[in-house]
Amino acid sequence: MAEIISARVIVTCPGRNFVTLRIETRAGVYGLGDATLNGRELAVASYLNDHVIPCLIGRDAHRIEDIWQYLYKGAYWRRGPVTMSAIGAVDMALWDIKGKMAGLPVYQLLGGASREGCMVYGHANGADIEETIEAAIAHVEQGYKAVRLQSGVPGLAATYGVAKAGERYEPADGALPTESLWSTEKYMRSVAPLFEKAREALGWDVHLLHDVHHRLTPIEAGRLGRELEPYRPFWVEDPTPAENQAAFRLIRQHTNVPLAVGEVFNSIWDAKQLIEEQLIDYVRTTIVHAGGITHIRRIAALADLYQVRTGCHGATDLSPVTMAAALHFGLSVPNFGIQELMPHTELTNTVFPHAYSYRHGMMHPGDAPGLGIEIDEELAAKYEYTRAFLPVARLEDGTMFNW
Ligand code: EZ4
Ligand code: CO
Repeated sequence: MAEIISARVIVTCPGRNFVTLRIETRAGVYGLGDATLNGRELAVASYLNDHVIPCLIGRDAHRIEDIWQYLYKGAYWRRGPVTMSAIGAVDMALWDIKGKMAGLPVYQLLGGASREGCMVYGHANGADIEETIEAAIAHVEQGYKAVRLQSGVPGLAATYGVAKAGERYEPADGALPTESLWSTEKYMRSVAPLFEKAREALGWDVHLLHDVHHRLTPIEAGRLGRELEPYRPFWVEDPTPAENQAAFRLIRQHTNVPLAVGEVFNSIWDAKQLIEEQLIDYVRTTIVHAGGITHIRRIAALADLYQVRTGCHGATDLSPVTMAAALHFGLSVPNFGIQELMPHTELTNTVFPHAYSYRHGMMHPGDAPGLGIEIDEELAAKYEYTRAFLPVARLEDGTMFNW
Protein backbone atom coordinates (compact mmCIF):
# COMPACT_ATOMS: atom_id res chain seq x y z
CA MET A 1 0.00 0.00 0.00
CA ALA A 2 1.35 3.40 -1.04
CA GLU A 3 -1.21 5.61 0.65
CA ILE A 4 -1.97 8.96 -1.00
CA ILE A 5 -1.91 11.54 1.80
CA SER A 6 -2.14 14.77 -0.19
CA ALA A 7 -2.27 16.26 -3.66
CA ARG A 8 -2.07 19.80 -4.94
CA VAL A 9 -2.37 21.74 -8.16
CA ILE A 10 0.46 24.07 -9.19
CA VAL A 11 -0.40 26.76 -11.75
CA THR A 12 2.53 28.66 -13.25
CA CYS A 13 3.19 30.92 -16.25
CA PRO A 14 6.87 30.93 -17.24
CA GLY A 15 5.99 32.61 -20.56
CA ARG A 16 2.87 30.45 -20.97
CA ASN A 17 0.46 28.75 -18.57
CA PHE A 18 1.04 25.24 -17.23
CA VAL A 19 -1.03 23.27 -14.70
CA THR A 20 0.76 20.51 -12.77
CA LEU A 21 -0.63 17.99 -10.29
CA ARG A 22 1.62 16.73 -7.49
CA ILE A 23 0.48 13.63 -5.58
CA GLU A 24 2.25 12.65 -2.34
CA THR A 25 2.31 9.28 -0.59
CA ARG A 26 2.85 8.47 3.08
CA ALA A 27 6.25 6.99 2.19
CA GLY A 28 7.33 10.46 1.01
CA VAL A 29 7.43 9.47 -2.66
CA TYR A 30 5.58 11.94 -4.91
CA GLY A 31 4.53 11.96 -8.54
CA LEU A 32 3.87 14.70 -11.12
CA GLY A 33 1.18 14.93 -13.80
CA ASP A 34 0.45 17.56 -16.46
CA ALA A 35 -3.09 19.01 -16.46
CA THR A 36 -2.62 21.83 -18.99
CA LEU A 37 -5.53 22.46 -21.37
CA ASN A 38 -4.56 25.46 -23.50
CA GLY A 39 -6.87 28.43 -22.93
CA ARG A 40 -8.98 26.49 -20.38
CA GLU A 41 -6.33 25.90 -17.69
CA LEU A 42 -8.34 26.95 -14.64
CA ALA A 43 -11.26 24.69 -15.53
CA VAL A 44 -9.00 21.63 -15.15
CA ALA A 45 -7.41 23.07 -11.99
CA SER A 46 -10.88 23.47 -10.48
CA TYR A 47 -11.98 20.00 -11.61
CA LEU A 48 -8.93 18.57 -9.84
CA ASN A 49 -9.16 20.69 -6.69
CA ASP A 50 -12.91 20.56 -6.22
CA HIS A 51 -13.82 17.11 -7.52
CA VAL A 52 -10.83 14.77 -7.91
CA ILE A 53 -8.30 15.41 -5.13
CA PRO A 54 -10.83 14.80 -2.31
CA CYS A 55 -11.47 11.33 -3.81
CA LEU A 56 -7.76 10.46 -3.97
CA ILE A 57 -6.86 10.88 -0.31
CA GLY A 58 -6.37 7.53 1.42
CA ARG A 59 -6.26 5.50 -1.81
CA ASP A 60 -3.39 3.19 -2.79
CA ALA A 61 -1.24 4.95 -5.43
CA HIS A 62 -0.23 1.54 -6.79
CA ARG A 63 -3.77 0.81 -8.00
CA ILE A 64 -3.42 2.86 -11.20
CA GLU A 65 -6.06 1.00 -13.24
CA ASP A 66 -8.61 0.99 -10.41
CA ILE A 67 -8.17 4.72 -9.78
CA TRP A 68 -8.52 5.39 -13.53
CA GLN A 69 -11.78 3.44 -13.65
CA TYR A 70 -12.97 5.09 -10.43
CA LEU A 71 -12.45 8.60 -11.84
CA TYR A 72 -13.86 7.72 -15.30
CA LYS A 73 -16.88 5.60 -14.38
CA GLY A 74 -17.33 7.18 -10.97
CA ALA A 75 -18.02 10.68 -12.34
CA TYR A 76 -21.07 9.36 -14.22
CA TRP A 77 -20.39 12.20 -16.74
CA ARG A 78 -17.94 10.62 -19.13
CA ARG A 79 -15.24 11.98 -21.45
CA GLY A 80 -14.66 15.62 -22.45
CA PRO A 81 -11.33 17.48 -22.49
CA VAL A 82 -11.56 18.90 -18.94
CA THR A 83 -12.41 15.59 -17.27
CA MET A 84 -9.97 13.54 -19.33
CA SER A 85 -7.09 16.02 -18.79
CA ALA A 86 -7.68 15.82 -15.03
CA ILE A 87 -7.71 12.00 -15.15
CA GLY A 88 -4.61 12.17 -17.37
CA ALA A 89 -2.76 14.22 -14.75
CA VAL A 90 -3.62 11.76 -11.96
CA ASP A 91 -2.60 8.81 -14.13
CA MET A 92 0.79 10.32 -15.06
CA ALA A 93 1.52 11.11 -11.41
CA LEU A 94 0.67 7.54 -10.37
CA TRP A 95 2.97 6.02 -13.02
CA ASP A 96 5.68 8.44 -11.82
CA ILE A 97 5.21 7.19 -8.24
CA LYS A 98 5.20 3.53 -9.26
CA GLY A 99 8.41 3.99 -11.24
CA LYS A 100 10.15 5.79 -8.39
CA MET A 101 9.10 3.08 -5.91
CA ALA A 102 10.29 0.35 -8.29
CA GLY A 103 13.53 2.23 -8.98
CA LEU A 104 12.80 2.00 -12.73
CA PRO A 105 12.06 4.46 -15.53
CA VAL A 106 8.39 4.21 -16.55
CA TYR A 107 9.21 2.80 -20.00
CA GLN A 108 10.59 -0.30 -18.27
CA LEU A 109 7.24 -0.80 -16.53
CA LEU A 110 5.50 -0.51 -19.93
CA GLY A 111 7.46 -3.46 -21.34
CA GLY A 112 10.87 -1.92 -21.95
CA ALA A 113 12.36 -0.16 -24.98
CA SER A 114 11.07 -1.21 -28.40
CA ARG A 115 13.55 1.09 -30.18
CA GLU A 116 16.69 3.15 -29.56
CA GLY A 117 14.83 6.46 -29.41
CA CYS A 118 11.72 8.30 -30.58
CA MET A 119 11.94 10.06 -33.94
CA VAL A 120 10.64 13.62 -33.61
CA TYR A 121 9.51 16.25 -36.08
CA GLY A 122 10.29 19.93 -35.71
CA HIS A 123 8.37 22.99 -36.88
CA ALA A 124 9.64 25.05 -39.79
CA ASN A 125 7.55 28.13 -40.50
CA GLY A 126 7.98 31.46 -42.23
CA ALA A 127 6.13 34.39 -43.73
CA ASP A 128 6.65 32.97 -47.23
CA ILE A 129 7.98 29.86 -48.96
CA GLU A 130 11.61 31.06 -48.94
CA GLU A 131 11.60 31.77 -45.20
CA THR A 132 9.91 28.44 -44.45
CA ILE A 133 12.48 26.53 -46.49
CA GLU A 134 15.31 28.39 -44.73
CA ALA A 135 13.82 27.31 -41.40
CA ALA A 136 13.52 23.73 -42.66
CA ILE A 137 17.17 23.72 -43.75
CA ALA A 138 18.16 24.95 -40.26
CA HIS A 139 16.24 22.00 -38.76
CA VAL A 140 17.95 19.49 -41.05
CA GLU A 141 21.30 20.98 -40.00
CA GLN A 142 20.33 20.31 -36.37
CA GLY A 143 19.81 16.65 -37.27
CA TYR A 144 16.03 16.57 -37.62
CA LYS A 145 14.86 13.62 -39.73
CA ALA A 146 11.35 15.09 -40.06
CA VAL A 147 10.11 18.67 -40.41
CA ARG A 148 6.63 20.19 -40.49
CA LEU A 149 6.20 22.98 -43.08
CA GLN A 150 3.75 25.87 -42.45
CA SER A 151 4.05 28.99 -44.58
CA GLY A 152 2.27 32.34 -44.66
CA VAL A 153 -0.48 32.46 -47.28
CA PRO A 154 -0.31 35.31 -49.85
CA GLY A 155 -3.29 37.59 -49.23
CA LEU A 156 -3.92 36.49 -45.62
CA ALA A 157 -2.56 38.65 -42.77
CA ALA A 158 -2.06 35.73 -40.34
CA THR A 159 -2.08 31.96 -40.71
CA TYR A 160 -2.13 29.04 -38.28
CA GLY A 161 1.37 27.78 -37.48
CA VAL A 162 3.30 30.86 -38.62
CA ALA A 163 5.11 32.96 -36.01
CA LYS A 164 4.86 36.75 -35.92
CA ALA A 165 8.08 38.34 -37.23
CA GLY A 166 10.96 37.72 -34.82
CA GLU A 167 8.88 35.76 -32.27
CA ARG A 168 8.43 32.09 -31.37
CA TYR A 169 5.13 30.60 -32.49
CA GLU A 170 2.63 30.70 -29.64
CA PRO A 171 -1.03 30.52 -30.61
CA ALA A 172 -2.51 31.47 -27.19
CA ASP A 173 -1.69 35.14 -27.73
CA GLY A 174 -4.51 37.22 -26.25
CA ALA A 175 -6.36 37.87 -22.97
CA LEU A 176 -9.36 37.60 -25.28
CA PRO A 177 -9.25 35.53 -28.50
CA THR A 178 -7.53 37.36 -31.35
CA GLU A 179 -9.35 37.11 -34.70
CA SER A 180 -7.86 36.19 -38.06
CA LEU A 181 -9.39 35.89 -41.52
CA TRP A 182 -9.32 32.70 -43.56
CA SER A 183 -9.66 31.96 -47.26
CA THR A 184 -9.61 28.31 -48.36
CA GLU A 185 -9.02 29.37 -51.98
CA LYS A 186 -5.88 31.39 -51.13
CA TYR A 187 -4.58 28.66 -48.83
CA MET A 188 -5.15 25.84 -51.34
CA ARG A 189 -3.07 27.68 -53.95
CA SER A 190 -0.12 28.02 -51.57
CA VAL A 191 0.56 24.48 -50.27
CA ALA A 192 1.64 22.46 -53.33
CA PRO A 193 4.19 25.13 -54.40
CA LEU A 194 5.61 25.06 -50.85
CA PHE A 195 6.13 21.30 -51.04
CA GLU A 196 7.50 21.44 -54.58
CA LYS A 197 10.15 24.01 -53.60
CA ALA A 198 10.88 22.17 -50.35
CA ARG A 199 11.67 18.93 -52.21
CA GLU A 200 13.91 20.88 -54.62
CA ALA A 201 15.83 22.42 -51.71
CA LEU A 202 15.85 19.52 -49.22
CA GLY A 203 15.79 16.41 -51.37
CA TRP A 204 13.98 13.20 -50.47
CA ASP A 205 15.78 11.96 -47.35
CA VAL A 206 13.88 14.15 -44.91
CA HIS A 207 10.26 13.53 -43.91
CA LEU A 208 7.98 16.50 -44.63
CA LEU A 209 4.72 17.07 -42.74
CA HIS A 210 1.91 19.61 -42.89
CA ASP A 211 -0.97 20.63 -40.58
CA VAL A 212 -4.23 21.77 -42.23
CA HIS A 213 -5.63 22.52 -38.75
CA HIS A 214 -9.23 21.48 -39.50
CA ARG A 215 -9.71 24.09 -42.26
CA LEU A 216 -10.98 22.08 -45.26
CA THR A 217 -14.09 20.14 -46.24
CA PRO A 218 -13.53 16.44 -47.02
CA ILE A 219 -13.65 16.99 -50.78
CA GLU A 220 -11.24 19.93 -50.57
CA ALA A 221 -8.96 17.77 -48.42
CA GLY A 222 -9.10 15.05 -51.08
CA ARG A 223 -7.93 17.55 -53.67
CA LEU A 224 -5.13 18.92 -51.48
CA GLY A 225 -3.95 15.40 -50.70
CA ARG A 226 -3.85 14.54 -54.39
CA GLU A 227 -1.87 17.73 -55.15
CA LEU A 228 0.69 16.82 -52.47
CA GLU A 229 1.08 13.14 -53.43
CA PRO A 230 4.00 13.77 -55.84
CA TYR A 231 6.03 15.25 -52.93
CA ARG A 232 5.45 12.20 -50.69
CA PRO A 233 4.52 13.94 -47.42
CA PHE A 234 4.97 11.87 -44.25
CA TRP A 235 1.48 13.02 -43.29
CA VAL A 236 -1.21 15.63 -43.77
CA GLU A 237 -2.69 16.50 -40.39
CA ASP A 238 -6.28 17.35 -39.41
CA PRO A 239 -7.48 17.89 -43.00
CA THR A 240 -11.09 18.32 -41.85
CA PRO A 241 -12.82 18.48 -38.44
CA ALA A 242 -13.17 14.91 -37.16
CA GLU A 243 -16.34 14.90 -35.10
CA ASN A 244 -17.87 13.13 -38.09
CA GLN A 245 -15.42 10.26 -38.43
CA ALA A 246 -17.20 8.86 -41.52
CA ALA A 247 -16.23 12.06 -43.41
CA PHE A 248 -12.74 10.62 -43.79
CA ARG A 249 -14.10 7.94 -46.14
CA LEU A 250 -14.59 10.69 -48.71
CA ILE A 251 -10.99 11.87 -48.33
CA ARG A 252 -9.69 8.30 -48.71
CA GLN A 253 -11.66 7.91 -51.97
CA HIS A 254 -9.60 10.72 -53.50
CA THR A 255 -6.07 10.50 -52.15
CA ASN A 256 -3.54 8.06 -50.73
CA VAL A 257 -1.67 10.77 -48.81
CA PRO A 258 -1.10 9.56 -45.19
CA LEU A 259 -3.43 11.22 -42.68
CA ALA A 260 -2.85 12.14 -39.01
CA VAL A 261 -5.72 13.09 -36.71
CA GLY A 262 -6.48 13.28 -33.01
CA GLU A 263 -4.81 16.12 -31.11
CA VAL A 264 -8.24 17.36 -29.96
CA PHE A 265 -9.53 13.87 -29.14
CA ASN A 266 -9.83 12.85 -25.52
CA SER A 267 -10.96 9.24 -25.65
CA ILE A 268 -10.73 6.03 -27.65
CA TRP A 269 -14.33 6.59 -28.75
CA ASP A 270 -13.31 9.72 -30.70
CA ALA A 271 -10.98 7.61 -32.85
CA LYS A 272 -12.75 4.24 -32.95
CA GLN A 273 -14.25 4.44 -36.44
CA LEU A 274 -11.24 6.25 -37.90
CA ILE A 275 -9.04 3.41 -36.70
CA GLU A 276 -11.31 0.44 -37.40
CA GLU A 277 -12.02 1.58 -40.98
CA GLN A 278 -8.34 2.48 -41.48
CA LEU A 279 -9.34 6.04 -42.38
CA ILE A 280 -6.19 7.47 -40.78
CA ASP A 281 -2.54 6.41 -40.61
CA TYR A 282 -1.41 8.16 -37.41
CA VAL A 283 -3.36 8.87 -34.23
CA ARG A 284 -2.21 12.12 -32.58
CA THR A 285 -3.91 11.88 -29.21
CA THR A 286 -1.45 12.51 -26.40
CA ILE A 287 -1.05 11.62 -22.73
CA VAL A 288 -2.52 14.68 -21.00
CA HIS A 289 -5.69 15.22 -23.02
CA ALA A 290 -6.68 11.56 -23.34
CA GLY A 291 -6.69 10.20 -19.82
CA GLY A 292 -3.01 9.54 -19.27
CA ILE A 293 -0.67 6.67 -20.06
CA THR A 294 -3.31 4.10 -19.09
CA HIS A 295 -5.84 5.25 -21.69
CA ILE A 296 -3.44 6.10 -24.51
CA ARG A 297 -2.05 2.55 -24.30
CA ARG A 298 -5.59 1.32 -24.97
CA ILE A 299 -5.91 3.64 -28.00
CA ALA A 300 -2.52 2.49 -29.32
CA ALA A 301 -3.43 -1.18 -28.83
CA LEU A 302 -6.60 -0.71 -30.89
CA ALA A 303 -4.65 1.24 -33.52
CA ASP A 304 -2.00 -1.49 -33.74
CA LEU A 305 -4.63 -4.00 -34.91
CA TYR A 306 -5.25 -1.77 -37.94
CA GLN A 307 -1.65 -0.74 -38.70
CA VAL A 308 -2.30 2.79 -37.46
CA ARG A 309 0.75 4.27 -35.72
CA THR A 310 1.15 6.89 -33.00
CA GLY A 311 2.08 10.51 -33.69
CA CYS A 312 1.60 12.21 -30.33
CA HIS A 313 0.83 15.91 -30.13
CA GLY A 314 3.85 17.77 -28.70
CA ALA A 315 3.20 21.51 -28.97
CA THR A 316 4.56 23.87 -26.30
CA ASP A 317 1.17 23.97 -24.56
CA LEU A 318 1.80 20.39 -23.40
CA SER A 319 4.13 20.74 -20.43
CA PRO A 320 7.51 18.98 -20.09
CA VAL A 321 5.66 16.52 -17.82
CA THR A 322 3.59 15.36 -20.81
CA MET A 323 6.71 15.29 -23.01
CA ALA A 324 8.40 12.99 -20.47
CA ALA A 325 5.35 10.70 -20.30
CA ALA A 326 4.97 10.69 -24.11
CA LEU A 327 8.61 9.62 -24.51
CA HIS A 328 8.31 6.72 -22.02
CA PHE A 329 5.18 5.65 -23.90
CA GLY A 330 6.74 6.21 -27.33
CA LEU A 331 9.92 4.30 -26.54
CA SER A 332 7.95 1.23 -25.48
CA VAL A 333 4.81 1.11 -27.65
CA PRO A 334 5.12 -1.34 -30.60
CA ASN A 335 3.33 0.87 -33.16
CA PHE A 336 5.21 4.11 -32.55
CA GLY A 337 5.19 6.46 -35.55
CA ILE A 338 6.69 9.83 -34.66
CA GLN A 339 6.60 12.40 -31.83
CA GLU A 340 6.00 16.13 -32.34
CA LEU A 341 8.67 18.38 -30.82
CA MET A 342 8.19 22.11 -30.33
CA PRO A 343 11.02 22.83 -27.90
CA HIS A 344 10.06 24.65 -24.70
CA THR A 345 11.83 27.89 -23.75
CA GLU A 346 14.92 27.86 -21.53
CA LEU A 347 12.78 29.31 -18.75
CA THR A 348 10.18 26.53 -19.01
CA ASN A 349 12.97 23.95 -18.98
CA THR A 350 14.39 25.57 -15.82
CA VAL A 351 11.00 25.38 -14.08
CA PHE A 352 10.69 21.73 -15.17
CA PRO A 353 14.15 20.06 -14.99
CA HIS A 354 14.02 16.73 -16.82
CA ALA A 355 15.91 13.58 -17.77
CA TYR A 356 14.77 13.45 -21.40
CA SER A 357 17.06 14.60 -24.18
CA TYR A 358 17.28 15.31 -27.92
CA ARG A 359 20.04 13.98 -30.18
CA HIS A 360 20.25 13.64 -33.99
CA GLY A 361 16.50 13.99 -34.58
CA MET A 362 15.59 11.49 -31.85
CA MET A 363 14.49 11.86 -28.24
CA HIS A 364 14.98 9.53 -25.26
CA PRO A 365 13.16 9.71 -21.90
CA GLY A 366 16.33 9.01 -19.90
CA ASP A 367 16.77 6.39 -17.19
CA ALA A 368 15.79 8.25 -14.02
CA PRO A 369 13.23 6.32 -11.93
CA GLY A 370 9.62 7.31 -12.70
CA LEU A 371 8.99 9.87 -15.45
CA GLY A 372 12.28 11.68 -14.83
CA ILE A 373 10.66 15.08 -14.38
CA GLU A 374 10.76 17.70 -11.60
CA ILE A 375 9.14 21.05 -10.93
CA ASP A 376 11.05 23.87 -9.23
CA GLU A 377 8.13 25.12 -7.14
CA GLU A 378 9.91 28.19 -5.80
CA LEU A 379 10.65 29.35 -9.32
CA ALA A 380 7.19 28.33 -10.56
CA ALA A 381 5.59 30.49 -7.84
CA LYS A 382 7.24 33.59 -9.32
CA TYR A 383 5.19 33.33 -12.53
CA GLU A 384 1.51 33.94 -11.92
CA TYR A 385 -1.26 32.62 -14.15
CA THR A 386 -1.95 35.04 -17.00
CA ARG A 387 -5.17 34.56 -18.96
CA ALA A 388 -4.46 33.64 -22.57
CA PHE A 389 -6.88 32.29 -25.16
CA LEU A 390 -6.44 30.58 -28.50
CA PRO A 391 -7.40 32.69 -31.55
CA VAL A 392 -10.60 32.37 -33.56
CA ALA A 393 -10.89 32.41 -37.35
CA ARG A 394 -13.54 33.98 -39.60
CA LEU A 395 -14.06 33.81 -43.35
CA GLU A 396 -13.36 37.04 -45.21
CA ASP A 397 -17.10 37.91 -45.11
CA GLY A 398 -17.14 37.61 -41.30
CA THR A 399 -18.55 34.08 -40.94
CA MET A 400 -17.17 32.19 -37.93
CA PHE A 401 -14.90 29.34 -39.06
CA ASN A 402 -12.67 26.63 -37.57
CA TRP A 403 -9.42 27.90 -36.11
O1 EZ4 B 1 -2.89 24.32 -32.39
O2 EZ4 B 1 -1.49 22.83 -29.46
O3 EZ4 B 1 -0.05 20.26 -34.40
N1 EZ4 B 1 -0.10 21.09 -33.56
C1 EZ4 B 1 -1.13 21.94 -33.37
C2 EZ4 B 1 -0.99 22.85 -32.17
C3 EZ4 B 1 -2.33 23.30 -31.61
C4 EZ4 B 1 -2.13 23.82 -30.22
C5 EZ4 B 1 -3.46 24.19 -29.57
O4 EZ4 B 1 -3.30 24.43 -28.21
O5 EZ4 B 1 -2.07 21.94 -34.12
O6 EZ4 B 1 -0.19 23.95 -32.53
CO1 CO C 1 -2.09 20.11 -35.22
